Amino acid sequence: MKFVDEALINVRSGDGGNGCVSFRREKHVPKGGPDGGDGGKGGDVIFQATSRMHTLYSFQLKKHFKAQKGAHGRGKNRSGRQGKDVIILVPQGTLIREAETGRTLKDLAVSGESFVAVRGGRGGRGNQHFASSRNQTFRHAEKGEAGQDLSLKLELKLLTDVGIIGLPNAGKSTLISKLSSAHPKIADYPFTTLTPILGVVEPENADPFVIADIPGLIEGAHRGVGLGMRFLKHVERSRLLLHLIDLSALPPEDPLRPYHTVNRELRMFNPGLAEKSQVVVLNKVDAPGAGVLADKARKSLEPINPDIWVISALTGQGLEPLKGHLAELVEEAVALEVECLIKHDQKTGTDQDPKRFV
Ligand SMILES: Nc1nc2c(ncn2[C@@H]2O[C@H](COP(=O)(O)OP(=O)(O)OP(=O)(O)O)[C@@H](O)[C@H]2O)c(=O)[nH]1
Ligand SMILES: [Mg+2]
Repeated sequence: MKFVDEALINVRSGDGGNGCVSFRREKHVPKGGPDGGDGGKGGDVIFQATSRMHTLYSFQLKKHFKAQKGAHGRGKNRSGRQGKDVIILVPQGTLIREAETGRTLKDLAVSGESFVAVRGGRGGRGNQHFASSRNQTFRHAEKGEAGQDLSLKLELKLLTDVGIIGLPNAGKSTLISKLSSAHPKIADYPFTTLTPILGVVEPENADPFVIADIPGLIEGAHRGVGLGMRFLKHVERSRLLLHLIDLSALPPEDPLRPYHTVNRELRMFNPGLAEKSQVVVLNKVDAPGAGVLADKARKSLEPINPDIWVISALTGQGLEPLKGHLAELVEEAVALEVECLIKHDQKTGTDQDPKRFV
C-alpha cells in the first residue's frame, strides 16, 4: 500500500430533524391540543485512532464524510430518531488540523483516543412545547439546527522506537533491510527512498521494536529543501534516533561536517529534536580507507556524543551488537515513559495508556 502522510478531507455533521406541528385528534373533539414531536439530533463526525492503520492512504479514495440527518418529529408526541454518527478511523499519531488556518484541533497520539470534529445539529422542538393555557392551537414548531461543515487537514506523524536519520546515500535503507523485515529499494544515488519505511526488529532476547528509515535529510531540509520538511516531522515521535554516517563520504579534513549538518537541520526544524538521544553509527567500514577515518571520526566525536558504533550494513559487520544496544535503549526509554506516566497518574488520578509516546 502507498505511504501517505497527509490528506485534505471534508466532514459534515447531520442536520437536526424539524419539530412537528400536529394536533391531537380524538373522537368528538374537533381540535385537540398540540402534540407535535421533536426532531432527532443529527449525527456527529468522530475520529478514532487505531494501531491497525499505518498510512492515510484511504483518504485519497474517500474525502467526504457526512453524518446522517436526524428524523423529523411526528404527531402523537413522537420524536424523530437521532442521525447516526460517522466514525472515521485514522492511524495513531494523526494530527487533525483546520484546513483553512492550520490550527491543530486534536492530536490523536494513541490508539483508542477519539475526537468529535463536528457535532450534529439539535433537533427542533415540536409544537407540543409551545402550548400555553391561553393558546392551545399553537401552530409553531422549531426547525432543526443545520449540521456543520468543516475542511480538515490530517497529518500523520509516525510512532516509532528508532528513527534512522542521515544524509542521502548513507546506507539507511541497507541498514533497515538488514535489521528488519523491511525491504526498501537500495541504490547508489541520493533520494532513492522517497517515503519513510517502517520495519520491525526482532532481537533474540528482547521485545521487538519498530525502526523507521526517514529519508530526505540534507542541508536546508528544515526550509523544505529535498524532502526535508515532509519527513522531519516523523523524527519528532521516534523514541531515539540512529544517526547514520557514511565513512566513505567523510571529508578527511573535517570528518564531523556531515554530523553537524544533520544536527543543525534537526535543531532548526525543532530545537527539541536535537536533544533526543542519538546513537551515532559510522557505516561502510568495509570501504577502502574507512577504518582509519572511523578512528579519526570517533576521536573527534567522542567528546560530543560517546555513543558511537562502527558497522558495515553491507557485510553485516557490527550489526548484532548494535541491534542488542538499540533493544536495550528502547527498553530503557519505555520504562522511563511508564514511570513518568505512573507519577503523572498519581498526581492527577487519570488513567492513561502507558504506551503513550512523548
Ligand atoms: N561499501 C558499502 N556500501 C554500502 C554500505 N551500506 C550501503 N552501501 C551502499 O550505499 C549506497 C546507498 O545505500 P542506501 O541504503 O540506498 O542509502 P540510503 O541512505 O537509503 O539512501 P537514500 O534513500 O538515497 O537517502 C548503495 O549503493 C549501497 O549498496 C556499506 O556498509 N558498505
Ligand atoms: Mg534509502
